[in-house]
Amino acid sequence: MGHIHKLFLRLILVLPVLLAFGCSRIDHKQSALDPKGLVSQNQFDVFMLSVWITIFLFCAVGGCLLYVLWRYRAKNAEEAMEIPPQSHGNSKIEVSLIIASSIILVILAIPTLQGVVLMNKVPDPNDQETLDKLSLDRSQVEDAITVNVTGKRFFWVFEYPQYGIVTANELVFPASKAVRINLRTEDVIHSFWLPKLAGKMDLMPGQENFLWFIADKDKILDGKTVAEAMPSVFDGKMRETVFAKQKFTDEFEPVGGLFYGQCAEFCGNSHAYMSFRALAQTDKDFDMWVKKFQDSQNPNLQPKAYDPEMEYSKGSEVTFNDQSLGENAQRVFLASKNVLPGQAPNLSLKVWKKAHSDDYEIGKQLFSSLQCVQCHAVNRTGIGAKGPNLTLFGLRTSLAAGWMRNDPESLSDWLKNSNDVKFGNLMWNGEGVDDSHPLRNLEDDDLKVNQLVAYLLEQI
Ligand code: HEC
Ligand SMILES: [Cu+2]
Repeated sequence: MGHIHKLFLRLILVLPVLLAFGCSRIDHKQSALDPKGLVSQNQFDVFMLSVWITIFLFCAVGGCLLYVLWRYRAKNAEEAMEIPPQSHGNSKIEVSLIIASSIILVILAIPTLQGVVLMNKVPDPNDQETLDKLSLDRSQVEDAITVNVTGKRFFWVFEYPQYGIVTANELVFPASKAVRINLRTEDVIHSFWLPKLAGKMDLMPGQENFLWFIADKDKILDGKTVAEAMPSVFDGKMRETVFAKQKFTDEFEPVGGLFYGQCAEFCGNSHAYMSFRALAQTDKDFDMWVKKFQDSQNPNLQPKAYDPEMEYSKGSEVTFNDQSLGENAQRVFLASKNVLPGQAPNLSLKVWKKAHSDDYEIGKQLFSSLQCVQCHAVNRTGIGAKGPNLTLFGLRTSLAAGWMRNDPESLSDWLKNSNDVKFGNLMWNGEGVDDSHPLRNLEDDDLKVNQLVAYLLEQI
């Protein structure tokens, strides 16, 4: 064999090894090969069944071919000139091959159809037989939570109809309960892909699609404590832990309860950056998160204007003028003791203190005066809004649809020029936004940007 031939042969042998190394590890953060829930495990099992069948067929057909090549090779030049007897059309062989292929198709079809049925609806809590088969408790499906997901270019709206709350880009859910996901889009086709938990489903204009998932708590914990693997979202522990353990470019989850999702159907310029996150919580922490959101989005619970006739108990919040922030400016005051009628908010009184930093209060004014409120709802339920709901934004781990880390640096970059950060996004390029819009004029205004950052990240 010539030199070149040998080299070629070696390359061919090395190629699969190189390719295998090129692939990421199986437990990469967006890997369908590392299921952490019942539905994704089922899809994985069907996939592996077809992989093994394919490997078997590959070996069987390849083996026959190699055997025949060797067994019937020409032993000398004379034999090589002869045409061997031709025997195609052997009906016994053909019929048995058809039967064998049909059997393989049936073997594949049964678990596939079972998987489709499973995916299609959360098991009925009264169907004990199915629950036993899936090793689920009645309560896990009975108390299933529902999330209405709306895909928008280029972010996600998560509405929880049972609780009357709305958030964006980070789906908080209880690890031990089934989660029903209703999928809609307000513009083009998107696709909801949450590989480790739920698989993938398209969002179609004018149609509602569905999928559900339930996480496997033991796999999330993986021998760690709840505090390590599923830190609570409502008090900022999740954000703290994720930031401590993760660079933004890390390819693996820093904590087991953090899952990565992605829009998987091309939807425009920023499609590649249309990610999201799903955060698993214990039942208790999930309830605390829901409560906090309900309170934040309840207009009756927002601080009201100070009333001189009223007595205020310690911890009450009121709004009142504060000239130090600007003419006619208001701030939120917090009663540090019980306050008698007539003791109007005044910092020198010592019964009132600032509820938030000055930067927060000024940032809040800017949020209105710079027209951010055109598109963003904060502390209010609003799914029709053009931009993501920013309620309790300071608890979020990620920014701009899971694409950046939600810390002061990235947030300032975003506010200065979001188009540089996420090209084509519909904040910078939204309807009615041109170079005269205030949001396009923050690039050199560090002061305002810092005040907006303070306002947004102090939403906790
Ligand atoms: C024309 C509508 C519009 C205006 C005005 C607007 N935004 Fe946005 N904003 C958006 C959209 C759309 C997104 C989602 C971008 C994306 O991720 O693709 C967004 C995203 C954001 C995010 C990230 C949200 C998240 O869930 O990660 C923040 C923070 C934000 N905007 C703050 C502001 C501030 C502060 C202002 C005012 C200076 C402002 N926006 C003005 C539409 C707008
Ligand atoms: Cu997309």
